[in-house]
Amino acid sequence: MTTHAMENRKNLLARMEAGSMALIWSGSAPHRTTDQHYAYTPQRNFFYLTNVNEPNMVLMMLKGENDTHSCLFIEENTDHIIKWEGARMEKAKAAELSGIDESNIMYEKQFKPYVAQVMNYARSVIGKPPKTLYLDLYHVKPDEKPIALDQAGFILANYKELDIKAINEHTSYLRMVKRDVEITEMAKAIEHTRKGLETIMKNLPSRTHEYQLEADFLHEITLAGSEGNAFDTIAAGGANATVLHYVANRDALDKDSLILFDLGALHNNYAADISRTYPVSGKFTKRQRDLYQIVLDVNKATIAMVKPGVTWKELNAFAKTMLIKQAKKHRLIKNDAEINELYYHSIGHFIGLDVHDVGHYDLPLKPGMVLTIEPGLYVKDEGIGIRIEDDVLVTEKGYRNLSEGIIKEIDDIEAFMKPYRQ
Ligand SMILES: [Mn+2]
Repeated sequence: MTTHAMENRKNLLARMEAGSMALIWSGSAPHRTTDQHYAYTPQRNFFYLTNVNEPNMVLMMLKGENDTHSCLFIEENTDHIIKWEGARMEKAKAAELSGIDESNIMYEKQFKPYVAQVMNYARSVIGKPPKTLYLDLYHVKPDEKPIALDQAGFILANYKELDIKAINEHTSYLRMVKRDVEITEMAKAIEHTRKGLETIMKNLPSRTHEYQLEADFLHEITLAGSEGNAFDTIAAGGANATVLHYVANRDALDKDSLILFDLGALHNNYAADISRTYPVSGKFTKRQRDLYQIVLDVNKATIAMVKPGVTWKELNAFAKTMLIKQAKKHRLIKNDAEINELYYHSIGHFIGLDVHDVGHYDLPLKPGMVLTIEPGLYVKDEGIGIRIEDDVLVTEKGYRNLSEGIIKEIDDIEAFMKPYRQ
């Protein structure tokens, strides 16, 4: 993974303008309440470029006319930190993980003076002071300020000569295509998720509430070595499954209903994102079978479409057209437009270090991209919501379904759950 981060920096530097500086912070855990904080998770671009999973660091990348330079600023250990929170990563470890030479790893108190040196003509390590500053300008909401604008506040205030640009166009472009080592990490996250879903199927007939299955999943993936959920688990029984981001998971289970799970484990910060829909009792009713089979057929046919050159637009259109045809056949709808009442999201998204991963959705698929394929059908009147989601790698010749080991055929689910039926 060290070489992986070095290669990533090299590729990013190649895309940066000559005469530029990039600053990427690792972030810190947001405040929760009184003296409590949320769990820390690394800023994904920082992790991608350093392979370091630690808060309160800054990566600086410089590109001159002929030269490039990377350095890392880290937290310095104090007695208090060591005794109360545990030692922060030392320079040697940060160097080993990132591949940045130890001589270029400094403490955070050196960060501002170093910026001043870089910006003062005579002391610049790349020959001239940079003209452009790249920051991670990801916008969570249109009216919310990107966090990096605060982190780089003193630079924005004091170095007005810098032209601010978003690094995201370039990091998104690079992160969109995964390396083999990343595919391996994602396969592990998917394997944890498979174990979690099998535990869910075993326990489902004897559980009474949605949150119990959420707990079963977290328990199993934690035992398997995952660092936790990649996102909030959706365990949505009956009509709750028609709410796309239902995460309350507090309701009692109806034995005759279906339950939709949309969940995924993390492995070394790489995400899995899988949806499966099971009968609570372990056996589908005739109606549930019919509707489930529609979604399953669309899931499989759309996955089979995945190959280099295909566009997201084509995948979306294909899945929707097939759903319309099937919904008409089963008399769920009369005209095409009515499908929007039964299926109201797109066919999928890129996945990687982020669950909804960064990437350029207008580009045709390329080998190394990993995407979810997740058609659904939501019939609120009947208390039925179905989604079947797999994580699919684009290969040179077509695709490889990374989650093919997670069963989804009706007969396989019923056979698996049979010994556990009440
Ligand atoms: Mn998804």
